[in-house]
Amino acid sequence: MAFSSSMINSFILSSFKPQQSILSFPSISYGDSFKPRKPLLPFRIRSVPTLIRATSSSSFPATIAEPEGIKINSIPSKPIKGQKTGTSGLRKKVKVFMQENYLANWIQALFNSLPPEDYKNGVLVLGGDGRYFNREAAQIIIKIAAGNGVGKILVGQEGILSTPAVSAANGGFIMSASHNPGGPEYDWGIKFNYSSGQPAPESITDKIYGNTLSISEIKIADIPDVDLSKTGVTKFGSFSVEVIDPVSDYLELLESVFDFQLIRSLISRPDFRFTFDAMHAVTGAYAKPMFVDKLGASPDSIANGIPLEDFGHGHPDPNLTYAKDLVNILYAENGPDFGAASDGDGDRNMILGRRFFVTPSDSVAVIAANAREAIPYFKDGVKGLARSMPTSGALDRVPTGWKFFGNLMDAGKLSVCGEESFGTGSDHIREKDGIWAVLAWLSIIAHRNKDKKAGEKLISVADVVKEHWATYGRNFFSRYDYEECESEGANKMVAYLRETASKSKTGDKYGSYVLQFADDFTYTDPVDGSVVSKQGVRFVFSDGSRIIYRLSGTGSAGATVRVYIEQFEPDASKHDLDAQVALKPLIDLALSLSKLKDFTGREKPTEY
Ligand code: VG1
Ligand code: CO
Repeated sequence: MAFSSSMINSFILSSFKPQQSILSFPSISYGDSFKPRKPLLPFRIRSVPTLIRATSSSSFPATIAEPEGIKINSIPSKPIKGQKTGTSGLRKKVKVFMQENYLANWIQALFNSLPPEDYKNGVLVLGGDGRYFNREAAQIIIKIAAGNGVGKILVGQEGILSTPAVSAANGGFIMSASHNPGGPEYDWGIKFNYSSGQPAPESITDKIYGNTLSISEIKIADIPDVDLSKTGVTKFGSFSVEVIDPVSDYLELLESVFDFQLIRSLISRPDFRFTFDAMHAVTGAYAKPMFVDKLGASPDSIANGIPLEDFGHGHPDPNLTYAKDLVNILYAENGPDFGAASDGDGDRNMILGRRFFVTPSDSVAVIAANAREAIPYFKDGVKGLARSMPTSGALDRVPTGWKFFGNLMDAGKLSVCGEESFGTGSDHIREKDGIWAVLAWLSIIAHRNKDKKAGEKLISVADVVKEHWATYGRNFFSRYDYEECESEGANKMVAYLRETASKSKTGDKYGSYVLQFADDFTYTDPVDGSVVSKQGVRFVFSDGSRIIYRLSGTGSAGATVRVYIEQFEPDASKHDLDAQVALKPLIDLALSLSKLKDFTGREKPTEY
């Protein structure tokens, strides 16, 4: 895979108080208003297996309390190894999660990690991307939450809520393995976002992991499964479950961010054609209400708009490989002017123009550069910009994972941020947001063309990006992934690179490249002072070129090696080069420097 990029800016920080409370209380924006609901999303109904059982047959569940009308059972359990959260939640194969008490242990460990005052009688949001096993998981989570004294659960109808929608609702549980495929043979995952809607920081996830290693008891309410197919409230004593419309509040939020009238004026032009591919994932639930009902797109502009448990046998990862159908449409003779796709849980995005792919790193830079004039939310300017460390650009600040952006946003220091991995977003919520990115791009194109009369040539997506390169220069960027390597070889390679980096000196020669510095990236959160280390080995050269190596934290098996390669090109006459051509010398250096072939046995990156 080869993505190219440029980035214009970064941000400045100072010290602020960290966010204190963990879960949100009744100030949650979702809730009480009921609207007539549409029929169900088309999921298959399956029977719910019993997943929570006592680990020893002799220990019959003992009743420990019966507070305010519900009986709570204590079920003995034993630690299960390996429940360590990665870059974004806990992700494993579905079969692993379906093992006895596997999910239950992790959820209980989470409650054991939080101060009781943060959840007792509090409100928790629960949603997911509709993947296989979410139905069963939702019932387990609801019962354990009730068993631990949570007052109310707000759950998306059919268990559906995109990651951005959960974040907008100030946090809770997201049942998703994001862009990883779903179905009985594939992946499941769970993320926990705390009160600001931000993914739990490592201080919390480390605590949860610690508690999974000493767990002995699961507290579970003795209540029946809740019908998630209809909106409304079900009460069990002092505990209640409210099934909410997964779409309306989130749409309302975006309506307050963007000028829908402006976007509508673009989409309704006969000389502009738009298409969105929901990849049979969660944005299928949002696409029609947003793009068709609110913004006037034609119903046939939405592809794969029905969320399915196995994503229609697809891999819901919006990139040039897995969203190939969309790419073919945009690159066809007389294709549409604008195409976009989103991932499993709706936080990633891919933006395409006619015969033009916008790399994620360019995308965030272009949005940032145009935000003030095209998006009302930024009318007073953007407060700051950030990118994850491997994402191309001049300054390295935030490690990989959206959880590192939240504190900066809470402190009022950050407005627009992005990752090279197809994640873009702003401080309207605390997660990356696929639909937001699509609307941001539509706003830019609409703004640039608002005075164009019918028949006049429109300014295209490609025009906007090329103009951006001409102004700021182009950062050629590419990422090589080596999936499911043997962990031992991959770990040895990283250890070798760490050692090479630590021995290196400014001025060392690597072929024609002169080293500026090499290190293993450590990040100190400027807001709360927390430190994370070993976030990627970097070799940065005197001309600004960089090679970065790290292991993925989202895979569900083996080790995935990622190599990021970047080179800045100010000369506009070279901006049309293919990134693989422009980067060839640096890629060759990246492979020889790391002895990647020797350590992993891989000749080539994973072919998708
Ligand atoms: C990957 C991406 C990272 C992103 C993370 C979660 O992590 O590289 O940029 O934040 O996925 O995205 P890793 O550790 O595999 O490189 V998502 O859409 O899976 O919540
Ligand atoms: Co995702």
